[in-house]
Amino acid sequence: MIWNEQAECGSVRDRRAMQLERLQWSVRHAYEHCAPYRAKMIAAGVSPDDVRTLKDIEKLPFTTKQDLRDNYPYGMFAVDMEKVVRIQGTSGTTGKLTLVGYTERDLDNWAECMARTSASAGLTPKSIVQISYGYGLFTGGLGMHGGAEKMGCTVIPISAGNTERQIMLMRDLGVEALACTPSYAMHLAEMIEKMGLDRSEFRLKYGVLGAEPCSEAFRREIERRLGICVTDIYGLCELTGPGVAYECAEQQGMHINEDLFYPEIIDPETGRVLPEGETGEIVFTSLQKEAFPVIRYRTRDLTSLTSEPCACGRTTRRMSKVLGRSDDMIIVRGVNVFPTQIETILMEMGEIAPVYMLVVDRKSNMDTLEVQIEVSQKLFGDTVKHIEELVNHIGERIRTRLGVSATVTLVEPGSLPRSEGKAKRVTDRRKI
Ligand code: DLL
Repeated sequence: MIWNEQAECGSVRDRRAMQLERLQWSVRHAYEHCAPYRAKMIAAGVSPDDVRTLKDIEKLPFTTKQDLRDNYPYGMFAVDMEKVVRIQGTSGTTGKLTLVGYTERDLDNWAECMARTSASAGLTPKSIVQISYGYGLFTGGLGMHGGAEKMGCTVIPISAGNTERQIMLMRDLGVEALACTPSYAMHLAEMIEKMGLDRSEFRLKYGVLGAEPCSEAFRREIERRLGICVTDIYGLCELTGPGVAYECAEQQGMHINEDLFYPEIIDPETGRVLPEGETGEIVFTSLQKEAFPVIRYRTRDLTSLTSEPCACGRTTRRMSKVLGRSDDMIIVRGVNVFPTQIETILMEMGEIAPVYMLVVDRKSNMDTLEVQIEVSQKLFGDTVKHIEELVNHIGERIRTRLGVSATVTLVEPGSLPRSEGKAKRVTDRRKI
C-alpha cells in the first residue's frame, strides 16, 4: 500500500522544483537562526542567496558530528525553546550524546515518514504491531510508534528486552508485524525455537527491521526462521530518526523521503560529490526541519544512490543497503573490512549460528583478526575432523574474498553476547 501518492509517486520534475524551494528555505532558516551555520557559511564565502539551483548545494560547507559536539546541547537549535516539544538523541554510548529537538511540525513530518514506511512494509490499519525498538532518547521506539499510530495500526509499545515476555505477547495477541533491529529479530527467532514453540502459533507476517547494517543473507535467514517478509528502514537522529528511507516489497534498496531530505553521495576522503551508482558516504540536507535543521550532514554511512524506476511505482530515489559506517570499518593490515562482508561469508556456510564477533588486536606490531563464531547446536556434537574442515573453509573464504587472513575460532552455542538493540560486532583491542 502507498501512503502518500503525491510525495512517493509524483513526477520527478515537480519534486525537484519543490526540493529547490524547500532547500532555499532551509538554508536561509539555518543561516538566520543558527549561529554555527552562519559562521561556517561566512567562512566559506557563501550565503543563502547563492543557492539558485539544486546543484548549488555543493557550494555549502559540510556539517559533521564534531560540529554537533562543539555546540552541545542547544547550539544547533534554530527555534526558541518554547517551540521545541521533544528532545531525542543517539543510541551511542561513548562520548558526548548527540541531542536533537523537534517542533510540533517536525513531529508531524516524522510520523508522516514513518506512516509511509509502515505502509510500504505491508502494514495496514488492521495490523497489530509490536515495537521492540528501545523507547527513550533513542529514536527507534517513539519514531515507529508515531508512524504506526498515524496509520491506524494497533501498537504494542513493548520496547526492547525481556525476550520471553515479548514472545508470549507476540503469540497471544496475534502480532502481525515486528519492529526491531535485525540482530534482535534473530535473537527472538532463536528463543522461539529454544522455547519449543511452533511457528504456526504465531501470526507474524512482516518485519520492519533497521538501525544497523544487515547483510542480504542475514535478512533471508530471519525471513526463513520467522516466516516473515523483512523490509529495511534507515535513519539517524540528527535527521529525525527512522523513516529517512525505507524499502518496499521489492526489497531493492530504500526509497528516500526526498520531499523532506536531500541526499548526496560523496567521496569520504576528498568530499567530492560522486555520480549516481558509485558507493560513498551519504550526506543529507533537511528540507523542512524547523528545530534542528541539518545542512549537508555527513552521516559516515556508506551506500549508493539510484533513480532507476522501481516496480512498486514510487518515483523517489533509492539508497542501497548500508555497507557499514566508515568508522565501523576495520582496517586490518591495510585491508578495509566491514562486518557485513564477513557476515555474508558466514551465512553462506549454513552450519553455524548467525552470531559472531570480530576481534582485532595488535601483536608484535602486526594487526590480527580473529573471527569468533558460534556453532549451531547440531554441529556442536560433531566430529573434530568435520569441525576442523569447517574452520579451514571459512578462513579460506575470508582470505580469498577479502584479501585478509583471519583466525577462525568456533565458540559454544549461546556464549557470545546477544543485543536487544544494535549488535556489537567488533571488539578492537588495539585502541585499549
Ligand atoms: O538508529 C534510527 C533508526 C531507528 C533507524 C530504528 C532505523 C530503525 P541513531 O541511533 O542516530 O538512529 O543511529 C544512526 O545507525 O548513521 C547508521 O550508521 C545506522 N543505521 C540506521 N539505520 C540503518 C540501516 C537510528 N537500515 C546510525 N542499515 C546511522 C544500516 C543503519 N545502518
